Amino acid sequence: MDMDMDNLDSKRKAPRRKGDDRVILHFDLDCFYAQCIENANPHLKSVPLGIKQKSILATCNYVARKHGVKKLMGIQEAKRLCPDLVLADGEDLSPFRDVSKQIYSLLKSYSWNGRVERLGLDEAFLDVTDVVAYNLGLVNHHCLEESWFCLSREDPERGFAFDARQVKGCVWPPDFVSDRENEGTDSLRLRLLFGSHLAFYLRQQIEDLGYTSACGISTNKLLAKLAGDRNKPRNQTTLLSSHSPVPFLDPLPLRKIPGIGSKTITAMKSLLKTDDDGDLTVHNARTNPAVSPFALERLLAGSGGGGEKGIGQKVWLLLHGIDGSEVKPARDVPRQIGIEDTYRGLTQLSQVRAGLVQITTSLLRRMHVDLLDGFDAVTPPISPVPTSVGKGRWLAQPKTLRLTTRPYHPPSEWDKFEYNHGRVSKSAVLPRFVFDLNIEPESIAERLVEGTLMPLFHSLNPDKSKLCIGLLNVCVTNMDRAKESSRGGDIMAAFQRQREVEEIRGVAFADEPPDGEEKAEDTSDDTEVEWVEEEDEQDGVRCRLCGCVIPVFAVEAHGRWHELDEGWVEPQGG
Ligand code: TTP
Ligand code: MG
Repeated sequence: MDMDMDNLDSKRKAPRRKGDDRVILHFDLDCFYAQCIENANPHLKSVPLGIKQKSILATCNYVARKHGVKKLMGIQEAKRLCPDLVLADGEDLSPFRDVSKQIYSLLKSYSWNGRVERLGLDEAFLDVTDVVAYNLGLVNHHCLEESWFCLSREDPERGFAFDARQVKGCVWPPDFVSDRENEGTDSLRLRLLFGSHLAFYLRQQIEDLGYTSACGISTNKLLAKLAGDRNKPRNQTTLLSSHSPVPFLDPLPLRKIPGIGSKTITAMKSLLKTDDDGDLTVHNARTNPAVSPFALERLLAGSGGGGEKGIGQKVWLLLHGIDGSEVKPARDVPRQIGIEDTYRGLTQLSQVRAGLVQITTSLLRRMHVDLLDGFDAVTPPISPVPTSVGKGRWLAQPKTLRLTTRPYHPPSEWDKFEYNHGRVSKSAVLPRFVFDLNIEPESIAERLVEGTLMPLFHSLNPDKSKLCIGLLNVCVTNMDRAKESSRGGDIMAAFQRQREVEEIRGVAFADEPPDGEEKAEDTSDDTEVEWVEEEDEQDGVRCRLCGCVIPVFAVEAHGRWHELDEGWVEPQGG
């Protein structure tokens, strides 16, 4: 015990900052679903608009926010606050995904190092260290006001004029005064200043597509994300705390810090001997003598904690604004694509079959958008469902089809069961006819449901007398990327060969446990960094994935929203 205390004290020193040599931008689209709907219906831009999913608002525009309406608010409450609120349906996520892909492609096209990491549908990180360093090398320090920002190494004329004497947009701290006399040519301030002009330019490019955004500019992902949250909507903030980000972080509620999830908050409360995390700030946690990397490690990674080794130190660093995580390289194809829907208890197999056909048809369309080369579904911004029949080449073909189901939990059971209670999955090899572009997605979906998904469903839910389904999720995964054949054959032929080899090996249930048993998915990984806005806490339920307190009525929609990340976000440390 004494030794623990020694360790605890010796490790409480403020860690030294590392990694200030990067310039990271974080973009977050304003009221994303609402902007998508507004662009398709411009007359809605000036009225309070809420995007409805079942009985809650997935989001609302900023006109509605002025009336006190908030994201994830119940429709009734929102209507009470703002009787003129116009509601638009947000159940079909396809248009939002299409716009998301379009904006992501735009950002990717400006990256030199390919480090563009998408987060959910409307956020992205860019590591622009290399672009900034290149431009710093070109700048004329005697004529900063007439600087030129080069966007291409090959074509010096591709770029924009800017005033390198001033940071573009807001800065933090607002009263920041630079010591320009002594800062040299490659100071942190100058690098962030260049980053701020690039961020502004990119935000303008996104606006040319019809979407406004917020951006944070800093030296790591954590600080860039938090900086961007400072001034929303349609604004940007550069964190110019050259000495320490601690004063910036200290007043923030602990639960606002990405990477600090529900388990960490619980551990922190036990260390601080409090039941209430309402007012728990970074400052409270950072300065309390009971909190140390060692104490956190013991609670989070020790027996019962279940966290990965080193989690205590990781959280301690986050409390000091230190986040060494890299911006992950952009992918041209997602890791997996899944679509799901929730139901108030499907009791008939015919209902399940109909639900599966609907989901699978959307999934096939999504596969065409995301996995076919040269298939552009995104002009105009919200287009009617695009048709891809007969078009394109597969960039990647998923090998595995996974069905997930969960029973319906009526609101009266929500205090007994967590959102994902009873969630089970089973996988099978994805049949080849799925990749035939000459067949309509609807017909493929019917065949896939009959031949593969219904058998999976039966094996997951053998007792039909108790059937009461609350969620169906169909997902394709295990991407088989197309490689140009060395013999000059086409991509389909290369896939065909690989597929034949698999079939000979008899891969039946590709990612099943060896004994073929059903396995409930564990989604309680507290190490996953989720970047979710916080809402009011009254009567909330803490989300197991991100630690956010979600109003009870919004739990389902919030869970659906997490599912969106599946295709793009990899668990940290995983
Ligand atoms: P956010 O970026 O959190 O919200 P937003 O873009 O609507 O608003 P802001 O201006 O504050 O950034 O999430 C992006 C979209 O994801 C949002 O438009 C709706 C959807 N969403 C859900 O469906 N469920 C959720 O729980 C959350 C947080 C978001
Ligand atoms: Mg947003």
